[in-house]
Amino acid sequence: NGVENAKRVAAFTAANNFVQNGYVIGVGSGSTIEYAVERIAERVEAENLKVTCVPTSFQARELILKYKLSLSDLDRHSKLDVAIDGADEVDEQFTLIKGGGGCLTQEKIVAAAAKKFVVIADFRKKSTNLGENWKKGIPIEVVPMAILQIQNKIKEKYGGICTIRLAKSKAGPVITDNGMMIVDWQFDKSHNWSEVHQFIKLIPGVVETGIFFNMADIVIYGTENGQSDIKA
Ligand code: DER
Repeated sequence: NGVENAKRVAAFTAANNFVQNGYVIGVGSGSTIEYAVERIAERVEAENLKVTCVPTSFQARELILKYKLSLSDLDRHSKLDVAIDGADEVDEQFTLIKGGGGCLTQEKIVAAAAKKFVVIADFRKKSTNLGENWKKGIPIEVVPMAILQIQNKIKEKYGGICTIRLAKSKAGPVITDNGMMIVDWQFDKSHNWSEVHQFIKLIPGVVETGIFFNMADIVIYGTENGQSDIKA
């Protein structure tokens, strides 16, 4: 269908144009990245490329192993050549909302360790302002015992609603790869996202926010008619 094809086109464009022999690649999380890993593995096979992959989640690690790519970590590679990852929403300044898949913390660590951060997104993610298309709010990874403090401080400062992300196939909250919980903050107006990120990040108990400000170098959109649109 249109969305899956758009994901695939964006992912393949990233794998074809931003991966070179010898690269150390940060591998994102979610569904779009699966197409990128599939294409990277195809290229490794066809072109006899040597690449190393650093995961951003348990899911990403499983994906790397599934495609028999060489798995590494940030202890062995302090600087990555490129990180490729999806996003839940992208605004015109390339500010991202990430964390729909609950992996935002390791995704941000890996993206920050890369010389180049390439975002792959289908057309649904493209917005003028954050909140236009993504309605589930900004994911925030938190230490469970601080949840009420965090919810109160955000509500006091910015309003909106902060809800604990509940699991689908487990009673109670989602537990992240880092053993933490997630609150999703549904904001009700546009904000200075850099300021919001800094304010929330400083609340004791906040591990990371899903606001990726000034991080994306390249955004590749998969369009409805199956084209890819590379923006730098
Ligand atoms: O949770 C995340 O940050 C993922 O990267 C997400 O934003 C993209 O997931 P998708 O490719 O399944 O839409």
